[in-house]
Amino acid sequence: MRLTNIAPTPELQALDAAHHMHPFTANTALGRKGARIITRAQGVRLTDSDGVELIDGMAGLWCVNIGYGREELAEAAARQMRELPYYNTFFQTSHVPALQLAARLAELAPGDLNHVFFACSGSEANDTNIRMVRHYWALKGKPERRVIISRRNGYHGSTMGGGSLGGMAAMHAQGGLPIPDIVHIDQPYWWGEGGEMTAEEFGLARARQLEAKILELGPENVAAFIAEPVQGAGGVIIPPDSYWPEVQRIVDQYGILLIADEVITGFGRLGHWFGVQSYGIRPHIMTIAKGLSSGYQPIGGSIICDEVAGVIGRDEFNHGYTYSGHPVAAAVALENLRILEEERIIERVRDDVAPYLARAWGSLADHPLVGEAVSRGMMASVALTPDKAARARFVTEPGTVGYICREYSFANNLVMRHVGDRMIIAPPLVITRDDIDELVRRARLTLDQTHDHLRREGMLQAAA
Ligand code: PXG
Repeated sequence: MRLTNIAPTPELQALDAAHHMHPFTANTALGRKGARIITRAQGVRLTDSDGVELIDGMAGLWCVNIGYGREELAEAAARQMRELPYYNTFFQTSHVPALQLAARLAELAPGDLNHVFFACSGSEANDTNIRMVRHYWALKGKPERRVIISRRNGYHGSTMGGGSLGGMAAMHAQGGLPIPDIVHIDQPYWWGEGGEMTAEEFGLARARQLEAKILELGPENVAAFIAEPVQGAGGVIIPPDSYWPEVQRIVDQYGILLIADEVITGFGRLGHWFGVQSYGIRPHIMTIAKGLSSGYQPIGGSIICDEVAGVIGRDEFNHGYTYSGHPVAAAVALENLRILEEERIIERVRDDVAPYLARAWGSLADHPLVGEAVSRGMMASVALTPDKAARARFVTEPGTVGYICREYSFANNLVMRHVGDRMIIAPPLVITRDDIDELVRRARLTLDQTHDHLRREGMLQAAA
């Protein structure tokens, strides 16, 4: 018997409040309010403990690419659990799911990204990357190449390493981050920070901050640059088209390693297997997680080019996780990749669903509260503003209006997140046109309600 069958929602909420600490949450306040308890899911819809259905506009946490309820993945997990539920790959052993998945990823990844180091999450994979790129340079006789450049408002995870790579000020404020030799440059967020520049000019200017930082540090001290092709947790920030080609020129010119964090953009979200393919970027390492298993199992990793893997392989790399390449997670990931390929889900995103979403979501741009409504692939966002023409911020603390909007969205049974005062979605890739219409209808209703609320409360004021 499931707990959800025997306990009413308030009892579940009370247990949750008493014992369960939620990530990125003010737990005392949530305890008072009560968490919404999700009990089932199918396709793009969640069901809560009161039997209410929601559209999951976030694919879980940017991960359920093939949608919920795929029996094949449950079967793959059960089969693997019966055959070999666990074994490690540390001491001169391997197992079939890990080696098959590594081979499949090498096939899918562009260029000579042919080697996979497994982790259980994106954060762990980025910790691997920090240690690997520094060790790579040490083995090359350049141990002073230690500094990793990243971006403000980038997100690379929540471990000491991942949180340090990330440029989230609120995370750096807690627990002693960032660790040494990680520095940050500004993000290519034209709508919010572009001022009088055109998007193209601004994209170049922000890319050239990388060059300026390399020169300031001395190229001989720089190990790598890490970035998400499109920033996800930062608010679905889509860089101007001029940005990535210029970044590529700079990393090539100074011979530093490029790490593309594909945790969100990988496995179809931008209409290609990997986000770098949609921008023509050539990374030395890609971080993967989330869509690798569509979130059905926790698995992540780093896909590494021949040169770096070859050098690292010369020596013992003193790094690894008990569950690196976990057989059940790997078996589920393989089944997920099979479905993505055989059902041509990524092609459908590229040719049909993403262009449809772009039109439907883009229609929100006419809303009085919306400064920009943008999307790339199956990632989309709107900037909320009290003054469209001025691209103004609200006078209230950033995130106040976004939170109000999110509350209306949740009440409208649409999971839409806020990041500051941007509203974001990243639905399962299998979403239909009809469901996109319904999602956008609920989003517009949410914007109307938020607009009314702000007017009523006198909150439609721009910051000076
Ligand atoms: N890199 C990127 C680009 C991510 O988006 C991670 C690394 C870390 O992955 P793990 O598996 O360790 O969580 C992520 C994770 C949000 C949110 O609020 C986003 C993530 C995780 C939790 C919350 O949008 N992304």
